[in-house]
Amino acid sequence: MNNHPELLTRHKLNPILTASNWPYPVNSVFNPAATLLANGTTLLLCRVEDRTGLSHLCAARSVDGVNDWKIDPQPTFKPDPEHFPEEIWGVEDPRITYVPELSQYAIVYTAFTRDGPGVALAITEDFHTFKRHGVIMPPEDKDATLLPHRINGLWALIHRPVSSPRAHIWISYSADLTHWGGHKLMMEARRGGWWDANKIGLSPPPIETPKGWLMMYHGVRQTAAGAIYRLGLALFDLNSPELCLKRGSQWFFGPEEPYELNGDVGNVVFPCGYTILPDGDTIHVYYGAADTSIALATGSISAMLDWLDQDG
Ligand code: BMA
Repeated sequence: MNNHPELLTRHKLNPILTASNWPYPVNSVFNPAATLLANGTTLLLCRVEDRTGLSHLCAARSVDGVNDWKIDPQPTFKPDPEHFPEEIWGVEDPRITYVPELSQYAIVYTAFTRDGPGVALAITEDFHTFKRHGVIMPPEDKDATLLPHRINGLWALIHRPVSSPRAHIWISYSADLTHWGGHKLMMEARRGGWWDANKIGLSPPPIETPKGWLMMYHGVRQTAAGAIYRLGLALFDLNSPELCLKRGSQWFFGPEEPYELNGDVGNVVFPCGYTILPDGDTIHVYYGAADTSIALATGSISAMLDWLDQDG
């Protein structure tokens, strides 16, 4: 078995988006959600940190998902603490899910409350106007996404509550997107010296495949020099997504390039979104690099599933 599979290949133009591309002054752009619009355009909903230190979200659109990004001239989705006080310290790390039943996109994001991060939901048709549902999981909770359709009649939300000092991935269910219950542990952080010991979280939304929900997740390794954020793979049952079918033992993507090693928070690769190309297999993974810029890596869904067959 190849111990170092190249499941994701970095784009030669990386980082593809930086603060210097922004039409207004910002400190950093990172951790973007991604989706393909109906006309095939790639939309990234980027986390943008301005020079107050707080974050908002800003849309960037590109016809080929690599070049010629058109960035909204103003913040697309700003914190609204007057109506949603839980957004007082900003909005961060979105994940986008297109929901056919609603014919709209669900954006699940971190609302930075006075008591730490919570999970909030907004719905949009066009990424210009948004309907907020407010906080759906109270702090401390983040790294969340909605699954694109109901499972056994219920909506499903993957999220990452913190039970300090450890943090695991959970799933919860709802009939109406507002009231959540049926909370189940989906995947635990390992213990001891593992790369994903103590703290894990969902990265982009899971990919629905015939074999199950394929999840890229991050593991946070604490070292004497700080944390290292790396990515691993796991597979969950299509009809009972709390059931983990496979989990890779090794991480498959971690910080290596200078733009991933150095920045506001070095040693971080943090994807929140991807697009799947028309062949149904090629995947464009968009990730925050060192909490500073946005990078792109390309892979194959079937190669990820094959790797899990061997390493899982
Ligand atoms: C996580 C999140 C991410 C961030 C990462 C590294 O806890 O807050 O937004 O990219 O830490 O700083």
